[in-house]
Amino acid sequence: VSRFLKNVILIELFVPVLLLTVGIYHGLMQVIYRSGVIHKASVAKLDYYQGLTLHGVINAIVLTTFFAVAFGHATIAFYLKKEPGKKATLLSLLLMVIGTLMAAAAMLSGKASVLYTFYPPLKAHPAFYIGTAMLIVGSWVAFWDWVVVYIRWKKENREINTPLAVIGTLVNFTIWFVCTLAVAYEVLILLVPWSMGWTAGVNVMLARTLFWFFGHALVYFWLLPAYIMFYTMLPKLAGGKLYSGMAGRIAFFMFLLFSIPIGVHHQFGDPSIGRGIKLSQSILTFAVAIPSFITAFTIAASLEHASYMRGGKGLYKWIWKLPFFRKDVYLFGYLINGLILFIFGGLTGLVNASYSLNNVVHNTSFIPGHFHLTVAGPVFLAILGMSVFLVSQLTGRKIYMPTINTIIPYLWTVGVLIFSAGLMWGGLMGEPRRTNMGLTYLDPANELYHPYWVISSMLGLAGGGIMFVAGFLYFIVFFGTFLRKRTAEPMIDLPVSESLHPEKRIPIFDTFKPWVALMVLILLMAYIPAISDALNNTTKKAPPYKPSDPTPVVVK
Ligand code: HAS
Ligand code: HEM
Repeated sequence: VSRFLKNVILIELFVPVLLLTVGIYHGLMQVIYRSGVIHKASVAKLDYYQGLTLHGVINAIVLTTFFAVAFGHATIAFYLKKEPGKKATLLSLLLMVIGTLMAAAAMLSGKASVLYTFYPPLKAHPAFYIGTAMLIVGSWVAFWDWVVVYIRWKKENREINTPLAVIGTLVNFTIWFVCTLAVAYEVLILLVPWSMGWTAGVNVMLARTLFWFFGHALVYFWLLPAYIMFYTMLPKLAGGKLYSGMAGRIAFFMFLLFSIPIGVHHQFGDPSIGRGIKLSQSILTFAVAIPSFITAFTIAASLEHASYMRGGKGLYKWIWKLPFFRKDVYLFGYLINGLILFIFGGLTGLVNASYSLNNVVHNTSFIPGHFHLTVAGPVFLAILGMSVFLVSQLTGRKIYMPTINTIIPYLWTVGVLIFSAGLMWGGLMGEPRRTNMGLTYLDPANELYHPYWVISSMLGLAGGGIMFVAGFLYFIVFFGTFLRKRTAEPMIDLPVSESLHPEKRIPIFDTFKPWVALMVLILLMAYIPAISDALNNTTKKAPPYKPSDPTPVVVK
């Protein structure tokens, strides 16, 4: 790996992990506010919603996007043995860093407390919208360049199957490019002119529909780098082979088809959208779970096989032969814990997706319970594990505190399980999300006091506290590794799982065009009616509210 690419990847890992210290701090603050331990609207001059915005944007948008680009660079360079172009890579890095700094400045100065979904009528300073748009465009530039590199590689290797990790990376960024077009329109055409004062208002329903066109596909953009690691690295780390490489290809192409046309499942409660389109997108949401089921069975089979190769026996006993606590394959611990969390994250996702059940859980704390089992589960753990792995390889430095590094994913997992159990239990009892409950529902002096939510939110606090400790330990390992002495030459050497069965090249699973065409077709069928509904049903007005009180203000 060239010095240039090495430095770019290291910056793309360092910057978001540095910001993550702020993101994790605000995670802890969130559980403290919502459990009623404090009854304050702000702490250390940072307001509750400002903190929640910093938490969501840094953890779920900045960290994930930077990581996907850094990991993409590493994957493309490692598998295709060709480095991305210097100019494009530099431009992409600059756009991403400058954009992030602009958005961070807007959030830290309290001018963009609009949460990571930035629904209007919440309004942010233009720097927030423009900064986020620059972060996204920066990631596009990297992607376009990889496409050029890939086309060159393919011309030289027509008869060779594209490596699975490269398929995964290109599928992921194709989903990302298409879905971000909608949010780019929302930001640049609707929100920026409104935030600048050039237009008087925004079509709120249209903005929400465009956001969710992007918003659910976004979660697969977070997930697929982790899936690339599950398929191409985990079996090798376990000491075995990938049970079926073809299953991986099918799973990635299915994500291409079904990741975007399901955003309406976040809007089952929106009055503007018709029932027919809600039901059909609910059904399509079940389709997007299929590639995850394929992954569950393929990876479980690969792990079982790996364990048998290392002397494992029995129907379940083989599990204990897996290298859970081996320091040299610590990446295994990060990935397997993510998978265990995802069993629960996936099941709760299916609850959310069920059109009628969604009424019970929507806007309750069940939802953050669900997504900390996904984005703060397989996604976050894969990012943490791979970031420290790449830093160690690219700097030629050994991991700082390897025993702690091996334990971190287990500690995090225990924390997330307790945290999410608390939030989901509370959610089923109606506990709201995005609410500073310490000011109202969990303040015994307030008329809205609700004792049922004390225990569930305390569980959330206990789990959140454990997550915070695991996060803190990770920062010590990550930054400690940077500060060690170099003992080896910098390199990228990713673990590569071979396929258990020899893989034949089947052309349809080694090309993108027909899949992209089908993707566009399904997308148009799903979204033309949803957007036309948003354009045509805009007369109803929402009741006014005060940010400090969850009940609507009664207009006399
Ligand atoms: Fe979700 C809301 C439905 C997956 C993230 N989701 C959210 C939000 C976020 C999020 C952030 O339909 C909140 C947005 C907001 O702020 O309002 N979600 C789903 C469905 C899936 C799903 C059906 N979500 C994810 C992933 C996320 C994520 C992945 C992040 C990365 N979600 C919803 C819905 C809502 C929603 C509704 C809206 C709710 C509302 O009303 O607001 C599916 O993709 C899940 C499929 C997954 C599986 C699990 C497969 C299991 C595997 C593990 C196998 C384990 C092994 C280990 C092999 C079917 C792969 C073996 C172990 C050994 C030891 C051997
Ligand atoms: C929201 C806790 C780490 C992503 C929240 C909420 C809490 C919380 C209590 C607010 C729930 C609500 O009231 O609606 C924590 C704790 C963490 C942690 C204690 C670890 C110390 C993470 C990580 C990610 C993440 C690692 C992603 C990589 C999010 C997102 C939101 C959120 C996207 C939604 C923000 C919103 O509703 O606008 N978190 N979290 N969290 N968290 Fe975390």
